[in-house]
Amino acid sequence: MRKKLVAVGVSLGLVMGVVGATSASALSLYEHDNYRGSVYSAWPSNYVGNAMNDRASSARSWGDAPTYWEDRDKNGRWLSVRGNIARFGHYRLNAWENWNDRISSFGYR
Ligand SMILES: [Ca+2]
Repeated sequence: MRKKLVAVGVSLGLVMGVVGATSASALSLYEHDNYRGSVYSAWPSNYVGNAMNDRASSARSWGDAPTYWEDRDKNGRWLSVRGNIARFGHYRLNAWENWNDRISSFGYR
């Protein structure tokens, strides 16, 4: 099966995300605040992988508003925000928990 692919370039030239032609959305998770540290890029992801699980502290996204989940396979509590997030720690779950170092999967709905 031939899949039509669209390459989405990032301003810094550090990451190339490849997404299906049916959507122009793409997302990169960063290990640290302000888009620093290790990067994970995909569209979408039922699991962000051992290297990024519970470690994402910022994100850049393009296109549709992504939803982030605290567990694999889009389970658990979720957060949906359009655009970039410089600091997940600014988004609170409740009085004592925030979204820093918590994300395990993401997608679109
Ligand atoms: Ca982190």
